[in-house]
Amino acid sequence: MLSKQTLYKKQAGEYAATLIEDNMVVGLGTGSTVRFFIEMLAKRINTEGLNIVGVTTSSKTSALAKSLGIKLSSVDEVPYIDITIDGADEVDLNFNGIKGGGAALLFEKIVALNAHKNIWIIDESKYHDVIGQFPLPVEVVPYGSYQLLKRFEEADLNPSFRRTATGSRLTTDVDNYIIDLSLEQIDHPKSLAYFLEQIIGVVEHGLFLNIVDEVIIGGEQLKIITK
Ligand code: ABF
Repeated sequence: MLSKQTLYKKQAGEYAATLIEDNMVVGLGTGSTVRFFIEMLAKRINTEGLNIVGVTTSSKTSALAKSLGIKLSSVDEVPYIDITIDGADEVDLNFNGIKGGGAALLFEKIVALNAHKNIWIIDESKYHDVIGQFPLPVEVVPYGSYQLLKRFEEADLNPSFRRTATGSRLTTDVDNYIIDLSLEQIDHPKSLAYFLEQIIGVVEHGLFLNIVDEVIIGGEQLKIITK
């Protein structure tokens, strides 16, 4: 029996699959909600003969898409991406998002910035007035990362290295580390993004601002909010 949250993820993911049209180049995000989207998309490809090319955002998504027979291309081999469907960890009323819980934020942001349209699929538990409850992921170069951690501590950003189940520092698809900032509430996301972007050693952060065009929210009633 699927939990309510999983049902809501499935609802949002499967609805997003109905938005994909023939001959589209589709950005495929990362996470469990996106998994429902990709599985339904693969069904449409197999039953309707839908012809699309996928551009993935992580090795996990590439493996899933390949296992389902979805044609893939690199972001550098397509003229542009028509639409990207991705998950998110938190979204606020101003369409600001926190992403990167799946440690794929760098490629997710690259794909999103090369897409004509970006849609996030979430369950209603992730939609808040203000973002910050979810720890903000920051992707950093391993060399000097401990100095960065100390700098974040001095700035009262409550940092911690993302770790694997065995306790070692998690590495991303491009062998960087993730430092999560537990901030509780982010009232000024633009200023925080600017602060992080000035720091040498920070590769990218999980604040996705002015990126998404539409958010599909699974819940008792499916909600679609458009910017
Ligand atoms: C991905 O979607 C990540 O940015 C984010 O962490 C994840 C959300 O995962 P899930 O859909 O499993 O909640 O894009």
